[in-house]
Amino acid sequence: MQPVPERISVQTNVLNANQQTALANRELFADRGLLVMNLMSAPGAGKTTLLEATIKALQGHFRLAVIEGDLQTDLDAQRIQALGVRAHQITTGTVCHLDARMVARALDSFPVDDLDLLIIENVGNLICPASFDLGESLRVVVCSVAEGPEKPKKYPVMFNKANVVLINKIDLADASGVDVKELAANVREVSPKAAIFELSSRTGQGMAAWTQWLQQAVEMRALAATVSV
Ligand SMILES: Nc1nc2c(ncn2[C@@H]2O[C@H](COP(=O)(O)OP(=O)(O)O)[C@@H](O)[C@H]2O)c(=O)[nH]1
Ligand SMILES: [Mg+2]
Repeated sequence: MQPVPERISVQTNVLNANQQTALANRELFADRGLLVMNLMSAPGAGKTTLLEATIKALQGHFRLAVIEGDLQTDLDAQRIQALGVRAHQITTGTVCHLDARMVARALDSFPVDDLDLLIIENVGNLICPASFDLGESLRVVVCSVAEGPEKPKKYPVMFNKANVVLINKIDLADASGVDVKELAANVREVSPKAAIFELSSRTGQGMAAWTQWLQQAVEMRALAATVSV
């Protein structure tokens, strides 16, 4: 008989406290008529590159800003600011995810009143960020081809809670020996309802379908603000 893997119960008190702040954030964002996107992935899957390409497509259409989460450095915020977009860096030190309080605190010095879209790039990690609601209305997970096709099955919570899964680095499919269709099928298995886009943030292939989808979501943001996460 196979041994049953041990399940560790999560710190419910911490999560309950986080949930209260997340609800307050969500109310504030809804009051401002703002679409807030929580962007998550493993380190290096291409979140910031995807953001840069997405911003280039949407700039001029919407008022947008970015909150960056990292353990150390403001390198990603600098990349976003280089595009002429307001960006605020949260450095978490040793904490492997953003939480709702960190976002609430950032809003004290980073006003979002005049925005249509706020994008929050979470700390690179496929586990902890899935459990911490930030008050977002849209959860987007980037999964790169180079990580291999089985990651959605190994990290199902992250994928199951996503509204959108972006399969990135399709330009590397041949070099990685990964079948993009197999990866997409694995995403679909753990996340039956998510919208899935296959793209390359580097070459631009497949980007238009994603940015058009996001553009529509921003336009219908009053509706999107009711998406439950
Ligand atoms: N070939 C290829 N490389 C990519 C793509 N997207 C990102 N990268 C590279 O992957 C590395 C990590 O990207 P980055 O955006 O910093 O990832 P993050 O840690 O998730 O924010 C960088 O060297 C990027 O240039 C892509 O679509 N194709
Ligand atoms: Mg990054």
